[in-house]
Amino acid sequence: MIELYQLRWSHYVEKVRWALDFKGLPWRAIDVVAHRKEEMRRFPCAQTVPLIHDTATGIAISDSSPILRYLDETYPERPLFPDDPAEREGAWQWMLRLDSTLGLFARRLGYTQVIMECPQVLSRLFMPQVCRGLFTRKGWRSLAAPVLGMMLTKRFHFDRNREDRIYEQLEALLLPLADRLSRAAFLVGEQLSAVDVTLASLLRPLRIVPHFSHHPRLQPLFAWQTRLFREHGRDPALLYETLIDERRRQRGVMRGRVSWLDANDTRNGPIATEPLTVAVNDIHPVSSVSLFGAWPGYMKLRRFSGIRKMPYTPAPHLALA
Ligand SMILES: N[C@@H](CCC(=O)N[C@@H](CS)C(=O)NCC(=O)O)C(=O)O
Repeated sequence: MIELYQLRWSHYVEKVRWALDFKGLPWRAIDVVAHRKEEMRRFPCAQTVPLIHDTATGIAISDSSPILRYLDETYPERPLFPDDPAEREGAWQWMLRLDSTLGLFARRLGYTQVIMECPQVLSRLFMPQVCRGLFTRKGWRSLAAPVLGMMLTKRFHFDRNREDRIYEQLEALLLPLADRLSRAAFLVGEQLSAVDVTLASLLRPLRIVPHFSHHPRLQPLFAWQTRLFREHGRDPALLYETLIDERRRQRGVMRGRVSWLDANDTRNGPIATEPLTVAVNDIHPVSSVSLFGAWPGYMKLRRFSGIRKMPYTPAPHLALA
């Protein structure tokens, strides 16, 4: 039995759930309380989710790509990695690269979108169990929203999306992938691999970021993702997707146009490709004192994000897939 410690909506966790299901391994999820994560403290590995504990071998590992590699090496049936050592290393490098770029940038922009459009959703993600769900109730949700929004802004630096050129870097990474996947069914080789599971899972938060989900040249990429999700039964919408969608339908608007992007800007360039040995992360520590320093950044996102309103329309790829 594999015990999977999770935050249900995490795209890194979804990558591991998908691999477990694909390999047909018995597993059970343990939901952790995001701000404490006490449930995982007994394991001597990085305290991020996903974390798995294999009760058959006693091994505990965190970090999604090493988890997939462990599962494939320990349970070789229905392999997710190529057999050939060179191809295997190629797949591994792809995964670390996607974990360290797409995974981080998509998380940053997904939360940014929630904070701009419906921060009340945050307590339903982060505090469903606190005070028996008090902060998920109407009124209380609006009290919790700025505190959670500031905490996340401090942790992931959403207020620096523009300076860090997150939209630009992500576009430069995704456009060639969209082109490639409009011609091929899989990113590496002729069958589903851990690289496809990584790419499709880590793209997930971008489904609520109209700059990407509605980008004309990225439609083949999202159509590819939707097809894979359908084929592998991964489609049920995550809570934040449903809630932001409801909000957009009610209001008839969404935040879409990134005002500062310049189509003629050629500085984006390809993302560096030197080999990696571990995935990079961008989680910054937050204390109760530093938390309040995030107020200006949070307000900037809420009031002056520079991401313009546009009429709500469903993403075009939904009709393509
Ligand atoms: N590179 C890691 C990233 C894992 C990660 O950053 N997980 C986030 C959830 S998406 C986490 O544990 N956050 C807890 C926190 O911020 O304290 C992986 O591939 O698993």
